[in-house]
Amino acid sequence: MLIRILPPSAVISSEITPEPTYYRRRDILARMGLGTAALLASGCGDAAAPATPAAAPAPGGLKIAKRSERAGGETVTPFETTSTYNNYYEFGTDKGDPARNAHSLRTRPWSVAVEGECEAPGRIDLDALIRPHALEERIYRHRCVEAWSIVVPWLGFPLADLLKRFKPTSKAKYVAFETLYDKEQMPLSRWSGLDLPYKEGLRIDEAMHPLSFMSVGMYGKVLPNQNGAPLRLTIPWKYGYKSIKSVVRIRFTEREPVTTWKQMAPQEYGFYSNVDPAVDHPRWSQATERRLGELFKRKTLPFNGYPEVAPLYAGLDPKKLY
Ligand SMILES: Nc1nc2c(c(=O)[nH]1)N[C@H]1C(S)=C(S)[C@@H](COP(=O)(O)O)O[C@H]1N2
Ligand SMILES: [Mo]
Repeated sequence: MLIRILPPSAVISSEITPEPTYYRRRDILARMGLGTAALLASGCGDAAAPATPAAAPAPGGLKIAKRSERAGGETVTPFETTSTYNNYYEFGTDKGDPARNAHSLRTRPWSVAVEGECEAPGRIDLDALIRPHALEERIYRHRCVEAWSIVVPWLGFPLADLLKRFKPTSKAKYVAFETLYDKEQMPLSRWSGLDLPYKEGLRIDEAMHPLSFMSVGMYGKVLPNQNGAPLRLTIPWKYGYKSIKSVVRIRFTEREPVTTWKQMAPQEYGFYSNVDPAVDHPRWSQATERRLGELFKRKTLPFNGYPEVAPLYAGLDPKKLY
């Protein structure tokens, strides 16, 4: 079934964002390289489905099935900011480096290996991975551990919907993610200071939480490479480094997986990394943050303003959740 984009007049969230222009880019999704694949609601969750060859853009354009404002009506950070102020160490460690350098990332063809404790493992082409999912827009706060923050309208689908297709077993207590690591496409990666590939992980119940999201676009457009094209994790209640970019591997595990920043500096970064203004980083306070584009600092909110996730951590010491 072909689905089409809503006319701008039908866009509810244009009332809550100062960035209405991004909704006018109707043709952009068609150029996302998602082709028609992501936009054909097949309703079929077969993980082994073959890739659809990139076809002509769907007539009439594309549809974002659902929109949700999940940032308390806070102003959306301009695209010009969020696409030029990035952490993506594989493309350089300065904030402006990824926007300058990530053009060398090839986002097609792209496939994701899904492995470990699941009944339907396999390597799946990106378009086949995306195709069964209706695209949603979610406006989320994003809080970097470095105490800056942004508000971003992401395009994507719930992580749980993706994971369930691979039928995790009862041994799947965690899910691990890996970024592409290709020195040829990422020539600056040797100076990243990180043990690459970049790795992240979630407990399975965190991963299955309805707020956990996989993004393939932002501001109604394909994800810029520097923001983690073609597929990145988006976990709004955790520090930004949990939101791993350009994912090529997903593994269900019984034990807590190795994660890049915890491995680099375990005394500074933990596995959970939940945003908590009451627990300082050993070298700086986490009580406040600077929203990019704003002059004054604002208070950081517990769980970054997503308190509905608190039950996931019942009985755990908040000091251990950094
Ligand atoms: N592969 C990879 N993923 C990554 C990073 C990185 O360096 N490499 N940086 C993380 C950090 S620290 C943040 S704050 C977010 C930044 O995402 P954005 O550039 O889309 O704002 O990406 C996260 N994902
Ligand atoms: Mo970050």
